[in-house]
Amino acid sequence: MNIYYSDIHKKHDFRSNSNDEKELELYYEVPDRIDSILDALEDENWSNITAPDDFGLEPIKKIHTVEYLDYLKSAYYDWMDQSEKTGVAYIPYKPGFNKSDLPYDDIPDQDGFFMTDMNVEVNESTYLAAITSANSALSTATSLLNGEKSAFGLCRPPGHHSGASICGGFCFLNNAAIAANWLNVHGKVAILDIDYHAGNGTQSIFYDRNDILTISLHADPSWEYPRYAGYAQETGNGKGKGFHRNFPLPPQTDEALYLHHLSEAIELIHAFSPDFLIVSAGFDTFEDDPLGTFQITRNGFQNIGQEICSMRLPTGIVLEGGYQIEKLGRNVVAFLEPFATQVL
Ligand code: SP5
Ligand code: ZN
Repeated sequence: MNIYYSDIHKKHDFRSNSNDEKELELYYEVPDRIDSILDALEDENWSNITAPDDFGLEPIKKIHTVEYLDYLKSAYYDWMDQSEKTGVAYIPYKPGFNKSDLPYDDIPDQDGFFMTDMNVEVNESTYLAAITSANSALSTATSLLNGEKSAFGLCRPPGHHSGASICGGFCFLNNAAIAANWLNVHGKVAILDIDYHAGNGTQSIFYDRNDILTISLHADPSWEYPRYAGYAQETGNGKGKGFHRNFPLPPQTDEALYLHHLSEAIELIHAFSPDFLIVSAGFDTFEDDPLGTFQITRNGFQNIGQEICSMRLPTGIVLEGGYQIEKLGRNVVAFLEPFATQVL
């Protein structure tokens, strides 16, 4: 299986900012997550790991607005200029939903326009890390065009909470959406989001479209992040009606209940009959995940991988969340195993 990865993400790291335990809550999304996965891949001798190609900004601009990309690119520097501060990161403090038509001119007021929450700190490497993460997803998609049955993008930062002009929940660019849209020129694409949290960014990006089916299984947003999207009644808009589906699940969801709803999602994907599948693969459904409540075991991830693999679609797997660092790598390997060993 082709695996795409770049170590540029390592500089997108905020742990040194604080020793305050409450603030450290912001730092679940850390570089060590990737080390855990690389170690587990190495244990399996899955050494086919290469750096992503550079696809330029064009495929990213098809999903994200230029205003938002400019903001991301300059947020850290604008803040340092404006505040005449020295520091390692820009820590946002005015997130929210700014409903005005145009963003304010200056950071931090712009955050109200471009952010849903505060879990999106920015330092001088964040923009490049996000672009490179998107490139890993695009390389994963390109593998499928080259005839691979599956490929894995070891993406960091993650992407599924990011919308056309919004970041949130550790996500800056929507890697899965960028990859799916890129593939869409060559055939029909479905996105299946199995992260613990609703894929609200992906939902919003494709909400009006009928050419890409988006499905998300996740903790019910009535009590879990992101709260403002991911409800069962949200099924798309206009010609996109019926081309988005949410499966909000209860706290403590275990493998049996999860697989039950996954099989419904798989039926919907079959009915759509896509040529390609992109999986937003989050591992925060794990029983020991510090951000989740679900009860999926390592073996459960293998069974979930098997069910998705059984669709026999060319499948690009893109990393999203997963915060139990020590066991994350083994869980990822368990999920990938059915794909890696599948017989054509
Ligand atoms: C990609 C992804 O998985 N993003 C997740 C963003 C979730 N942000 C929620 C932060 C709330 C933290 N509260 C944690 C309490 C755990 N003990
Ligand atoms: Zn998540």
